[in-house]
Amino acid sequence: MNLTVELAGLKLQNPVMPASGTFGFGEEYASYVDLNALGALVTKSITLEPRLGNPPPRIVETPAGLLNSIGLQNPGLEAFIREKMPFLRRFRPPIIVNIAGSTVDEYAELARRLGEVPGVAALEVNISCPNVKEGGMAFGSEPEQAAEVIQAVRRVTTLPIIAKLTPNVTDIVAVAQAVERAGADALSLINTLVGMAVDWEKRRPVLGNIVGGLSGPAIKPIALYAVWRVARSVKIPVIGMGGIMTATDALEFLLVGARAVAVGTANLVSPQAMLEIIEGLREYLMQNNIDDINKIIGSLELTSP
Ligand code: RRO
Repeated sequence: MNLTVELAGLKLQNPVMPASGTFGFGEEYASYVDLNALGALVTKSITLEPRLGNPPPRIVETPAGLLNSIGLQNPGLEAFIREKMPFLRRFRPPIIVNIAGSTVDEYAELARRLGEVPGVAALEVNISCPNVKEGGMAFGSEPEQAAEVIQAVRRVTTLPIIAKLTPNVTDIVAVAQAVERAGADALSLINTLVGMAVDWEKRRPVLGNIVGGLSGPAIKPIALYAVWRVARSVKIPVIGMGGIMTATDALEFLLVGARAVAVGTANLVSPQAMLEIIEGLREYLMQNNIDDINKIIGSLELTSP
């Protein structure tokens, strides 16, 4: 049975990877799960300089899902290359490095520098962080600005470029098509949906940053709809994400056209989630006599039986 998928020139042994940010740089996960079983490894967003992130509290569990306002905490490019890459290189799955900047030039500089680093297989260009005042989601909200970032990255690297899109837009298809024209090799969607939580007793916002990004099952229908629309409107492959907790959630994303899936919030609930999803997909194919996972990608039936 074939679980292998091709994505932007990368060969993934299965279509399941962590969503950026929910897996750090893999060190903690490696003590619970065999990282070699994953389709790819995806890092937390890297910026040129180290960042401490937003004031606490930065995570709140709501009945509808998880709100985070981490604010791009990361060790910065040079420390990432020096301290995190040697660990990640020990594993076989391709390493996808997520990058974020507050200017177009910062994205380009990150891409240029990471092109020189052994073991970096692809860049996920984060134009959708909801928790920073400069850059982030602002780039991903306008097709022209999104295209400008991707063009600048395209000019300085031959690495595959995966543009990570925000759902906080009027027309996600327009942004997807703009970044495709600008040279993106794949898309990942959706990043988190902006929201807030209120402590009515204290009459205060719960998060130090006031607002945060909502993830988990609450956003799955929104993510499925976005992936379905985008996958039909572009030629490049889509990595689907947003509330994938189980193998059947992952299957739904593949059916609407995702070539691969990323698991985020579920990693925080159980470090085994990704492995269970891979096993669940394998079982589904076996039980339904499907020899190749590629056969179910985009195979949603739109006519009633
Ligand atoms: O670090 C964050 O606050 C963060 C990022 Br960069 C992102 O892309 N999405 C998100 O929900 N949080």
